[in-house]
Order: sequence, then structure tokens, then C-alpha cells
Amino acid sequence: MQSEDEEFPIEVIALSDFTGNGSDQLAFANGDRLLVHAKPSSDWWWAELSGVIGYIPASHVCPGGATEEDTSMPDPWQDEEYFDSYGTLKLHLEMLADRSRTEAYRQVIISNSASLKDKVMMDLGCGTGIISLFCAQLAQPSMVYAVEASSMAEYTKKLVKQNNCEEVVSVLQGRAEEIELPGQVDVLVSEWMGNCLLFEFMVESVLLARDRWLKEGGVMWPSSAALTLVPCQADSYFSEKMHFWERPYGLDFTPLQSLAQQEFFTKPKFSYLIDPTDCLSTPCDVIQLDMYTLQVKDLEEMHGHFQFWIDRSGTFHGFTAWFNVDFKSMEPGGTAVQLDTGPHSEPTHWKQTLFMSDRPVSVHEGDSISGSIVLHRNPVWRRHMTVSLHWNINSSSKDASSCQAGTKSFPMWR
Ligand code: GJV
Repeated sequence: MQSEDEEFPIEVIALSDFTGNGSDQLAFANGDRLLVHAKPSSDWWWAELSGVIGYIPASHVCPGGATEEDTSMPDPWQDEEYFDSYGTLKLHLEMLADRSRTEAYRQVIISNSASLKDKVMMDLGCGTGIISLFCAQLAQPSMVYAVEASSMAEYTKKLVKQNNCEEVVSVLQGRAEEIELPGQVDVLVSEWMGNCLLFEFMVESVLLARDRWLKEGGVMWPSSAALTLVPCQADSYFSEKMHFWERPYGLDFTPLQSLAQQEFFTKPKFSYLIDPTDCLSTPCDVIQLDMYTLQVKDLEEMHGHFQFWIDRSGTFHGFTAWFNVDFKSMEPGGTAVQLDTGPHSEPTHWKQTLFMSDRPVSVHEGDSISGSIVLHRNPVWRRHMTVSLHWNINSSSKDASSCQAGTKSFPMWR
């Protein structure tokens, strides 16, 4: 948001190319110097390049500074901010209090306890060390390396001692990319999943640790992951943000509706709990990750396709997404443990993510919605991504079969 002490114009340098949409957005190329005249929102700034004016995405530029020597580039991983946030209890409390999540990991350890005997494990991003402590308490691994980059690691060491696990659990404070271990591990366990599965891109750290520290034939937990999508109705959210302007206090506030659309529906809504009855179709996995074969470069752009059959008439407002992960069993004949964060399971702290389309459409039983999803990792801000959805609504009504297309890209967050 506009801060009071800023003096416009401000010079900024483009960190990557940006095409713009032609109408009110300004196209620029990596390295261009632009003049920012105003910051109407934190994401879109009003700027000028060679006499042309338009909106630019704040995420694609960095402060210019007066001199060429000023090369203090912001950290594209925002690690300081990221690990600082995990140095306080707020997020750890949220994760530990999430019983579905924490119990799923505990169940994985319990149901594999025989196979874990004498194994060497790594718990990547151990936080307060809960998974490592489960391992030491419920199985007999020879060693668990509990890796944690934030300052929480100091407390994790105390918790390990307090619970008499210091012979088995060794807390290593540092980034998983930088720590050194005496040797490779048999099992790499981590709770790395973010909103819409990939947000935060902690998965990259897990893949790098896998390639460096997992023994040939070692086990990854989770072993696979999937992003799930469903077309949905979101009546109350839509009314709360859009219908509101139609007649507040007997007045016509509809000129604010396009602004409301921009403000409330441009980004996905995190922490959304979809009522199962608002699912207009059977959900479907659109992107699947195999944690043994997935490569860091695959994360740049992930594509998925869908075809939904509408099984109840209603209003299509957009799509809701969530994820599930599988932990394969190490026991002969054992069954996998699953953690499902969808509306048909116990709610988790991730809840679900809502993507609102720009225009509600009536749909009927028998219609279909087909299309594709792309998760495009931000080329500059490595923990962020844009989710693009394209869809066709194929109506099957007797009198006239019709097709309506929609497309929308959602930044998360940059
Ligand atoms: N190295 C060490 N610790 C990490 C790393 C890393 N590369 N990345 C994240 N963490 N499921 N989205 C730690 C972070 O400090 C925090 O305590 C925990 O892993 C995040 C786990 C939940 N986040 C998630």
C-alpha cells in the first residue's frame, strides 16, 4: 500500500520480462528502468516507460537506486522473512494443533515401526521436532537427523532432551541445502506441503536433499502428492463481496462492483472451507507428483487437464482446490497412509483454496466442464506462483447445445 513517506516518481528496474494485457498494463523487458508514479495497491503500480503509462506488477521489479553500483537485490526466496516467521510459535501451534496432519505422520511411523528399526532418517524442516520425536518414541531408528533452519531449532534441542530422545534425535540447525551429515539416510520424511500443494516451494529443498542424502532405494515420505480440483458454487462468498453493492441502505452502489471483483476475486481465497454440497461434480486429481522422480526443473511449470461432469444443477462460481499426499508402506503387504485435505475429510489448517471466476454461470446436471490448469512458478519470487485456469462449459440442454469458455490467472501471491 501507499506509504506516506514515499516521493514519486521512483525509479525501479525490471527483474524479468512482462508482456502486459495491452489495455492498461505496461509491457517491459528484463533490465528496463521504469518510473513509478503511484502505488494504488501493493501488487500493481502505475508506471511509465519511454513516455508510455500503465500498470506494472510490483513483483517483477526491484528498487532502482540512483547509481549503477547499487546492486542490493532482494532475496528471491525471502528466506529471512520466511525463517523468521517459523522462529515464532504461531505457525508451529497452527501445525501441531492440526490433528489430521499431525496424526497422519504419527500413523505413518506407527504402521512402519518394524521396518524403521535401525534405519537412519532425516526429518527435513522438523520445526519443533514432532515427527522426529514420534520416530524415537514409536519406532527404533538408529538415528534421526532433525533439520531446521529457523531459530526454533534451539528450542527443538531442548524438547528432544526433555523427552529423553537425545540418543536418537540429532537436531541440526541450518538450511537442508547446506547441512552436512556423516552419511546418507534410509528415509527422508518432511511436511513440506503449502497452499495448493506447492506454494512456498519448500518441496525444492526436499528434492535437493533427496538427491544428495537419500540412499539408493531409500524411502520418501510423502511418496506421492496430488492437487485436486472441483468446479463449485460459492453463493455466500459471492453475495458477501458482490451482491452487497446492489442495494446497500437503499442506494445503488453497483459502480463499485468492478472494483470489488478486482479486489476480492483477483487472488485465490486461501483458508476457504467448501461445503461438500457446493461441489458441482466429483473432484478430480489434476496434477500428480511422484516424490521419487520429480525434478526441481519440473516445478517451473506444472500442467494438468480436467473433464468434470456436472452432477447437480447450480451456479458455477469457480473452482476449489486442495491436495492429498500418500506415504507408501515399508512393511511387506502394508497399506499406504493418506493425508487428504479435501472437504470430505476432517478440516486441516490448510483448508481449501477458492478460485473465483469473473462471471457466475448456471449449469445443469449433465453439462460438462473441461479445461486445463497450469501452475507457473514466479521467475523472480521463488516461493510464489500463478495458477492459470482455462475452461469450457459444455451445455447439454435439449434445445440448444452451447459452449462457454473462460480463462483466468491467479497470482499466489506474486
Ligand atoms: N531447511 C531447513 N528447514 C526448512 C527448510 C529448509 N530448506 N525449509 C523450510 N524449513 N509445510 N509449508 C522449515 C521451516 O523453518 C519450518 O519450521 C518448517 O520447515 C516448515 C514446515 C511446514 N511448512 C509447510
